[in-house]
Amino acid sequence: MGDDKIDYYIDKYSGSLRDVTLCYLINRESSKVLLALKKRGFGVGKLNGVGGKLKEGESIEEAMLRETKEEINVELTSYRKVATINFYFGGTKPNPDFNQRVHVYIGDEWNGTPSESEEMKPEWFDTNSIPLDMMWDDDKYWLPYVLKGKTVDASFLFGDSNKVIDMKISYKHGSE
Ligand code: 8OG
Repeated sequence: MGDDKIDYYIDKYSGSLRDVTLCYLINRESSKVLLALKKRGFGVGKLNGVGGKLKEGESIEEAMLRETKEEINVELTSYRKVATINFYFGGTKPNPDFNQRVHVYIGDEWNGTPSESEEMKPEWFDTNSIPLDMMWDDDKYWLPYVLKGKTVDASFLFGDSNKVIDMKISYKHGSE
């Protein structure tokens, strides 16, 4: 009952979401965002920011910094949190193990030049024309807003074929 609606999943699972990190480097001068092709694991073949799961004892921020170093070889010196996105997996075979809370950051300054790793192949894209068709289905509902300076809190319910079937979004504040 109600299991195609996000409220059902929020009630049942919001207290047990796994934390993961996600970070997008932004070059304000050229209006570019760094997206990376995921070469293995969850979301393989998709373009995304960089990030992943926390290691034991790590804070969210520590994990975000470590993943950014590991995946594209840069050390962030200035960054900010811009979104919290909760993912619930429903559909015909719901799997709560995949449910997660993604903590999204934007990196504004860093040391080093982004380079390819075993996991990620990075590339710069215009912030106004990001290839949403190569990204997660939910990204179109929040990433363009985050890139324009908004702060987002959202929950998405995925059905079969990794498509969003229900959502709740609040755009908290921003420059536009
Ligand atoms: O450690 P692992 O490779 O499994 O981490 C998955 C990464 O993918 C992590 O950075 C969080 C990110 N991610 C999801 N779901 C979604 C999503 O729907 N959109 C975007 N943009 N990133 C996501 O796990």
